Amino acid sequence: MSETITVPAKPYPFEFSIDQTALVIIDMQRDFVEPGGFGETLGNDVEELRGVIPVLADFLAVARSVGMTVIHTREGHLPDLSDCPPAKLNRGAPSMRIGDPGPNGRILIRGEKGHDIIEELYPIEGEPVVDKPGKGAFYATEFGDLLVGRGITKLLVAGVTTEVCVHTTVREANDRGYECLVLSDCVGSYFPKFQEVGLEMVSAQGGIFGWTAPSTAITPLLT
Ligand code: C5J
Repeated sequence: MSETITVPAKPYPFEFSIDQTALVIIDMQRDFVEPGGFGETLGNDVEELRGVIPVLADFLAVARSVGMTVIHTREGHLPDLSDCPPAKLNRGAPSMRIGDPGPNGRILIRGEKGHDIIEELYPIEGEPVVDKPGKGAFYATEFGDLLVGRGITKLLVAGVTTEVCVHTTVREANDRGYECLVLSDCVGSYFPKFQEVGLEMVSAQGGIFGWTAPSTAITPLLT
């Protein structure tokens, strides 16, 4: 195991080593952070999420420079929608439904421009991209096997949205025995109050799901 790094975090310091830790970047796709995508069809203002992009890009560069495992996820569905339960497809009254044609291709469909990761955070060679039909990264994906295969025991979690796919993934990971630190300045919500409360929920009760800390508290320890 490489050197142990101790990060000031809530509710107490988080320890990790670079070789047993992955930076997991959740769903930084056009469909969530650019106009005309899934997030906007649900009535959200994508500007609420865009502040995360430069901060996360800086931390991604640091993680890559020290050789940390980086794993990206994308939420989306097969073109025939066979992996999209009717409960998800038909819920609510969005301006467009999953699979409908939008300005960046069909909404939340694999292979479409809107489904892909934004340029600023685009995966480089060797970084796995996990396509997931649900909110959590473990459900119906190879994510768990990827972590086991690489000897990963701790996750630094970033991306969108804080209270939906970030939370679901952290909860799934916690139940499987992973220790998760949510990067508070690298996750975003369409709802400021959910951002605040979503982060508090992770570290409350002695770290019921994990830890939180800003990436800016980790970067000086890695560089
Ligand atoms: C949502 C996600 N919010 N990536 N997905 O539907 O959080």
